[in-house]
Amino acid sequence: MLSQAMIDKLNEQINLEFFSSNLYLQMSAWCDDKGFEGAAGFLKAHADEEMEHMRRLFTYVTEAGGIPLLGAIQAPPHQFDSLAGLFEQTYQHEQLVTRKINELAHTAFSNQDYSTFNFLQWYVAEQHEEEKLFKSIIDKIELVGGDGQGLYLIDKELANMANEE
Ligand code: OFO
Repeated sequence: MLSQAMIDKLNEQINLEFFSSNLYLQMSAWCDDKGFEGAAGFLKAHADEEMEHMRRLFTYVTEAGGIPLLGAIQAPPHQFDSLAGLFEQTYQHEQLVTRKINELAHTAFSNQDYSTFNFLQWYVAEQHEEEKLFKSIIDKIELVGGDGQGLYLIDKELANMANEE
C-alpha cells in the first residue's frame, strides 16, 4: 500500500509526463511550420512516448491501491528562436525530469517503499537514454551551425530516428 505522500509525488510526476508530451507535441507544430518535417515527426513520436511514461505511472498508482489524480497542466511554450534553441530546451527539460525522478526514487528509498523504488528503476534507466538522445541531437545541430543544407540533412536524420522509435 502506498503512503499518501508517495501517491502525491507520483501524481505530480504523472502531471509532468503529460506536460512533456504536450511540450513535444507543441514543439512539433513549430517544426512543421518552419519546414522541419523530420523534426516534427520525431517530436510527435516522442510525445507519444511521454504518454506511455504517464500511463505506466497511472497504472502503477492504481495497482498499488492509490488513485491517480489528473490536475491542470501548464501550457507549453510555442515560440522558438531556432531548431538549435528548441532542442536545447528539450535537453534542459529532460534534465529537469531526471532530477524529479531522482527525487522520487530518493523519497521511496528513504521511506522504505522498496516496491516503488523498484518500479522507478525503469524511469532511472529511461532518463539516461533520453538525456543521451537529446544531447546527441544538439551535438549534431552544433556541428552544422546555422547552415541550411546541414540542417536539412539533420531533419532527414530525425525523420529516420522517428521511424526507429
Ligand atoms: Fe522524456 O521522459 Fe518522460 O518526461
